[in-house]
Amino acid sequence: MKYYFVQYQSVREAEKTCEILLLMTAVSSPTPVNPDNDLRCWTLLKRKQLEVVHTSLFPRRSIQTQSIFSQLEHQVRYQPAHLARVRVFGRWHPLPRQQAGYGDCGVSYTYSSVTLPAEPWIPILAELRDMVEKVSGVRYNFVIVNRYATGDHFVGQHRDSDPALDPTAPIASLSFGATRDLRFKYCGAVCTTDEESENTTAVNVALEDGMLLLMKPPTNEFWYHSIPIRKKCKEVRISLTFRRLKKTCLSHAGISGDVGSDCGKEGASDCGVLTTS
Ligand SMILES: O=C(O)CCC(=O)C(=O)O
Repeated sequence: MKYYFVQYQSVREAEKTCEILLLMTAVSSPTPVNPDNDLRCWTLLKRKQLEVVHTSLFPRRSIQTQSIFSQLEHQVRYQPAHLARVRVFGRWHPLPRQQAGYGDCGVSYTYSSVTLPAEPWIPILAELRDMVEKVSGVRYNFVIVNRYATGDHFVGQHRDSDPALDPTAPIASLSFGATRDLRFKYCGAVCTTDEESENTTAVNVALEDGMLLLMKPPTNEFWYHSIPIRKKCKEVRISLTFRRLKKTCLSHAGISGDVGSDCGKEGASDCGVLTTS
């Protein structure tokens, strides 16, 4: 993958450069902001054992993102309510969002005792996967589509930790619609120095319409991630999280860990107690 981190004199200067790139994008074409991956504006977030980069794959609130959002709303088939549930510490709970899985033939994704088999790729998802692959340099074979109807919908803090998940491939998250926070919380060894504890305090990234975020290794090993409840949010958000699973047949991936649980332990990933705005 190629990154260009440019040192700007001011935020305004950086914004101006990004604006020029945005203007270069034909509004009607479903191509990313910068198809050749040159001079892409990436923002880097780095903490102890955390490396996350994000960029605008599409201009925010643009004709492009609105068209993609509408196609997703019309074409994605979410799990029926009786299947959309998770088992947490032995008890079943309704999934606090809608969810669908698409991917290569034979791939399925299992978390909290639920298996999400891959439906065959539909054109809009295959097209977005190809764009994400082009800018990330990673081949993905599975995507989870999460639909958060309002800010009451959420994902509890968890790590994606099943061995079938290729640990060398970043998890790619592409967002459309409402802005929601992605919250990272450190779950590694207890910190001793002030510098270390600053480096491991929880951090939020606002995931905006059209934004692509890459959660690079070893982040998923040492940090929980979640989409906390945001009571004030009344709009729909749809996220596509692309993953690479090691096997394309009979593979599965899991989500483990929750508030108060140790890293790597099977735990309550979707019913955790979460902060609200
Ligand atoms: O909606 C998102 O961006 C995050 C979803 C998530 O945490 C997951 O699929 O593991």
